[in-house]
Formats: sequence, C-alpha cells, structure tokens
Amino acid sequence: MGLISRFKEGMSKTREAFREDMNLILNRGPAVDDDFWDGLEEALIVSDMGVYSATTIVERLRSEAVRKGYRDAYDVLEALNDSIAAEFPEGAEGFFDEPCIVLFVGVNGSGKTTTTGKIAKQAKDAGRQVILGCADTFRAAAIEQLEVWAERADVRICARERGSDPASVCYETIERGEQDGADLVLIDTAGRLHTSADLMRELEKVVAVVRKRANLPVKLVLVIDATTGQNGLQQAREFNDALDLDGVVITKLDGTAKGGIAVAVAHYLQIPVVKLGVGEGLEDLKDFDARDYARSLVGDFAAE
Ligand SMILES: Nc1nc2c(ncn2[C@@H]2O[C@H](COP(=O)(O)OP(=O)(O)OP(=O)(O)O)[C@@H](O)[C@H]2O)c(=O)[nH]1
Ligand SMILES: [Mg+2]
Repeated sequence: MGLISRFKEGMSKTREAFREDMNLILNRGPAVDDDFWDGLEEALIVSDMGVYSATTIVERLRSEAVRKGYRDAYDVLEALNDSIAAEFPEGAEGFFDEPCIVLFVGVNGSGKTTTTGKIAKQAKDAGRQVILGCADTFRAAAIEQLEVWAERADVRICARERGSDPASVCYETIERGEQDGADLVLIDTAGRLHTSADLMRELEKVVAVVRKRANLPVKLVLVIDATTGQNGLQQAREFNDALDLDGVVITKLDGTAKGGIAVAVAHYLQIPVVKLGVGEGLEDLKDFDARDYARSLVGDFAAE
C-alpha cells in the first residue's frame, strides 16, 4: 500500500465515525438549526479534536453560514474542511529545508528514534549532508537502534556509551557536524514523561547547551503518538511550556481513530505539524498538508 493510501486507511476509522454521526443528523433533514450545530460540534469532539478547537471550528462556520448565506447542512459541510484546515498555523512547508540542528523530544515510545531515522533518509536522498546524534544515553538499546537507522539512511552518527551526559553528546555531535560540513544535525533524545520534573529539567539543560554551542538555527520538535488521543495534548502543553517548541510530528497515523489530536495540538500551541508518521518503515513519513489532513479526518461531503 502506498503512503497516501496507508494514511487514508489509518484515518478511515475517524472518518467513518464522523460520517455516521453526521448521517444521523442529516437524516433529520438538511436544516441548519441549533440541533445541527450541536451535533456537528459533538461529532468533532468525538474525533479527538478537543472541545476548544471543535468549538472554534463550529463558531467560524456559524458566522460564515450567515455571511455567505449557506442554504443547508451540505453547504456547511462543504466548508468544513477549510475551517479545520484554518486551525493549522503556517510553517510546515520547508521546515527542515534550511541548514539547522533539530532535537526530537517526547514521551517514551512516541516514535522519536524512528522519526529521526526517516527524516535523515529523506534529507540524505535530497542531497543534504546529515549527521545523527544519540542523546538517548539512558535506554540500553537506544544507541544500537539509532545506529541501525543511520545505516539504513546512510548517514553519519555520533554516539557515546550508555550513561554518558546527553548534553556532551549533543556538543560533540554539533562539533563533528561542523567538521563534516553537515547542514542537517538530527539529535534523538531519551523518552521522558512530561510529568517528570527531573527529566524535563535535564532536557532544558540539554537544549540550553545546544543553543549555546549551535552554529545553525536550533529547532525543537515534539513527537506525539496519535493513538494516545487527548493525552497527547497534555504532553504537548507541558513540553511547550518547558522548551518553547518549534514543530510537532504526529506518528502512528496508520492505525488510529484519533487523528483529531493534530488539530487540537496545532490549535492550542499555534505551532506547525511538520511531518506525519504512517508506518514503521524508512519511507513511512508524509509531508503535512492541512487541507489533505482535514479531508482524511472528516471526509469529503462535497464530493458526493
Ligand atoms: N505503526 C507505526 N509505528 C511506528 C511509527 N513510528 C514509530 N513506530 C513504532 O513505535 C515504536 C516506538 O518507536 P521509537 O522510534 O523507538 O520511539 P521512541 O520515541 O524513540 O521511544 P523511546 O526512545 O523508548 O522513548 C517502534 O516499534 C516503532 O516501530 C508510525 O508512524 N507508525
Ligand atoms: Mg528512542
């Protein structure tokens, strides 16, 4: 299955659930009344967009409905994709294109190492000079795991033995990157719970060292597992409060009914979703497109 169809397939549960909810409402008739708006809002909330973004989307549509004179529920649903897409701030396009140092952060098992490897591969294929840094010196197999990805992507890697200071590994990675003329430095960090004060402080320290030593712009990317649903929003808030994030990658969209979390995170944090993980393989990484994403989430009522 191709990347796009895998993504569409993964999101199909969200889409079908939404369509079922909407069909129940539309069966009563196409009138755009209070029941319709309430039903629409509820259906959006159930897709894991979060109450606040669902409310914003519905309010935007409501005022548009008056302004543009939508005649019935189908007119509204036709405009729904645009309204969802409007929740995503700009900045996804070309996020990794300029020379930069990127740190991937997130809770345990969210897909940081996998995403680091996939992005390395994409960049290498595009002719970039890439180096990976393994700042996960905590987990036993972390170094070997990133080494496998470095080999697959055919890029260099800087790692030290387990238990080393992650900030020093970053320092060394940047130094080596400089020597190699690397224009993309990708640093994988250890998974940590956003609720663990000690580990969050450690990460703040790592970021401070990187910023100080950096010869290129530094970008902090949070990796969120879509299947965690609304907990992903809490993670995003805590990581953003501690680090001031630049972008978000949403992973595991190949098998979830919780794709709405991307909307919630983008809405609350006002940071771009920069890539989507749609599988475990080297190539399973998709560029983010707001309208595409909206369409996969709620379907396309206009097309029917
Ligand atoms: N289906 C699917 N699985 C994924 C995706 N991204 C990562 N995984 C899987 O999720 C698991 C965890 O991925 P890792 O990349 O090791 O996650 P991590 O955040 O580095 O984990 P820690 O370093 O332990 O915190 C692995 O089994 C990956 O193959 C994705 O987009 N889709
Ligand atoms: Mg990892």
